[in-house]
Amino acid sequence: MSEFTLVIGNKNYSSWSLRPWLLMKQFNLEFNEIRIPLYQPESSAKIYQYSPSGKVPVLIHNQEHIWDSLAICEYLAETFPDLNLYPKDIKARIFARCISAEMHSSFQNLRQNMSMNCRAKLPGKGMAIGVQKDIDRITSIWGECRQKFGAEGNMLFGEFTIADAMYAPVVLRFMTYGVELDAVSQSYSNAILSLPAIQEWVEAGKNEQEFIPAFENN
Ligand SMILES: N[C@@H](CCC(=O)N[C@@H](CS)C(=O)NCC(=O)O)C(=O)O
Repeated sequence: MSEFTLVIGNKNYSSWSLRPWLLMKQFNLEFNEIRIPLYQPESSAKIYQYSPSGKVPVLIHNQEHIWDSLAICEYLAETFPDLNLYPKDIKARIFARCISAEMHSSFQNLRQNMSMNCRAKLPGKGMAIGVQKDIDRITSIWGECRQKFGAEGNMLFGEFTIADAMYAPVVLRFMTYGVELDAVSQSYSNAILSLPAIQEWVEAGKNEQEFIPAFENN
């Protein structure tokens, strides 16, 4: 029995759940997983057992409940300072925190019109007003990170960090909707897609039986 329990939604649809799940897998932090399928009649009551916001993900550790994906990442960074969940270098760390916060608070057009849906192939769909602007900002962030901080590996800051966990769901959205990317963004996306943990998540998502129409109609 691990000391951590992570409560998540459907792997096929829950982009916010993927962030801490992937972070913990990448850093070999063992956890028990509780999966609550979203938007079923009993979903809300089940989620409220763990989360005061009624939303997943939630991390439970030492009887504390941490109920927001970025807060979970921050908590883990604080709990394991030697693992460098954020980059060690101060300039890189500032940048990583800013783009993680930007991901958390922005890109509503992309989120609304290109819902995460691992098993679907919807090329050309979802390109509503404002979506290209979000895509352009995201790819410009990725390009800047790779150029300024990425020399030591193929992730945004070389090695995998919280910033990659925050942007991984976007990579899956771009794959589903067949978004055309510049060479640097494509190569970064390929690096994320080739992570065994991402492949494990996508495979599990594909095997899920729940079908949520609101996330299928783009
Ligand atoms: N700010 C939250 C947002 C989480 C969120 O919106 N979760 C969605 C699933 S991806 C959810 O729990 N929805 C259930 C509901 O709204 O009933 C976070 O980052 O953890």
